[in-house]
Amino acid sequence: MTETASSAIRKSGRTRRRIDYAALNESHKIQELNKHPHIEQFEKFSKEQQTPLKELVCLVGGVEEEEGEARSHYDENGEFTDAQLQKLVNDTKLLKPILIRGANPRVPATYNARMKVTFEIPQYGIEEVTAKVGPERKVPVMDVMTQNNSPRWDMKRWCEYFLLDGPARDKIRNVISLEISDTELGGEITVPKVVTDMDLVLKLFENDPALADLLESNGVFPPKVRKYILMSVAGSYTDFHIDFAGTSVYYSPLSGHKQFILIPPVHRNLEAYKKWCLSDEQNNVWFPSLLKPLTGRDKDRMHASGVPDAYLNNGFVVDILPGDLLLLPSMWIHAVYTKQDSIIIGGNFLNLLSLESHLQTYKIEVATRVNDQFKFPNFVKFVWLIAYYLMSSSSSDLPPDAFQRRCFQNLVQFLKEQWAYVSSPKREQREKTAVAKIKNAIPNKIIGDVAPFLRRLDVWLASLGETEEPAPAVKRRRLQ
Ligand SMILES: O=C(O)CCC(=O)C(=O)O
Repeated sequence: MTETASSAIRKSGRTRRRIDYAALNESHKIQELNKHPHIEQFEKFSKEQQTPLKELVCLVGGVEEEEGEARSHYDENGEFTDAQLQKLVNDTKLLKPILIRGANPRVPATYNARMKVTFEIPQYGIEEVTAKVGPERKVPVMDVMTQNNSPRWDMKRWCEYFLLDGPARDKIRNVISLEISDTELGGEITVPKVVTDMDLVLKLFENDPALADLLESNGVFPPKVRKYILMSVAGSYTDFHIDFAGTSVYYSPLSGHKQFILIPPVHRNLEAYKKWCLSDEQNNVWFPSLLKPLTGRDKDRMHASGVPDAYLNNGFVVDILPGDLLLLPSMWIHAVYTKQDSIIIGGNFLNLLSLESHLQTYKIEVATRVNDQFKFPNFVKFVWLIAYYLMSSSSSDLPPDAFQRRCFQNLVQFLKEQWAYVSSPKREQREKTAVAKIKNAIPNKIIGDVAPFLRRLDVWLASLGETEEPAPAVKRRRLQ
């Protein structure tokens, strides 16, 4: 079947319970009714934060930086370049959020001339955005109270709504799922080079023209997830979620003020997250209330078992302002509050450093029954193709390090599990649609028959040598 280059909706798609309006105090004004009930807890969470931001994220630029050691991020000319950013990504293995203040040269009021990363988004207001996206363009508009998307909006209607003064808006509404790669505006956006360099799906299409032809002639195209425009009015709130397939994210406001709560993806937080997603009360429960505080002893124990230091916190708030560039690592659980009307460009990408987390998130999505329309388009097919690409492009000149070998082992293990699911003798007992889906995801025309392909992958893995640590895939990266 031919695939379309579809884009994905970014937020979890479970039908949520409506807020119990009757239970709210009757004397509340309309505007209070319009305030998402979690915003109060969000603000409380923010006030209670004690750890300075620069200890929680890699912070480059901005006033917070001056006293810190962040100066070491700059090169000998005092500039922060693509090479500097790539080094930060490699050093942190993209496990820790990276926040670069004043990174977008097209936001002059905050631009820091030392920021020389290849990245650029014109600072348009809502009317220019409308003209460049197209007034007729359909827009998925989220009703913040229910967190559900409503159809029937086009960009022109959305623009009129966005331009209203706060009190004149009937409800608080948010747009977070409009992908614009194919629009005039999309053409004017330069995604940060580091992101483009890391994007695994782009590598399939851009590093090897023969492979790109093969993919396209088989109806496989890159999914449209690289350039979203988000347009949020003040008071918007997006409840806790993990981005589809644990994709890493770049996020850069052109205007407004956003606050994120970021919760690290350690095992116990992810377990709480799964339970919360499956609960009927999800909409009424403030997710952080389900998390056990992380004590000093917990931290020592987790540190000793190899949990990354970047994950050893209780979650924190970060303010994101015009011109900032946030790189949000894979699988971090986050909620977002809009303090002022905001326009943002952001995008999602799969990458080798986070491959293990992508696979883990996919399993969480299956366990929490996320609807296909909210998943990374054709994720499993891309995992097969990524394995094919990595094996074909791997070179003995540059043997992978232990981290990469572990990541390849996990990848192969995931594919074996997929294949075992559809080919085991117990197949009849499996859900038919699930089996059909997994089978359809196998790109046989490209990889050939599965069994010999998996054998080739095993031979390839063996040729890469042993990992240095015993049973490392589980031990070193175990999340607690
Ligand atoms: O800005 C927002 O309201 C939500 C952004 C976000 O977390 C997402 O799109 O994944």
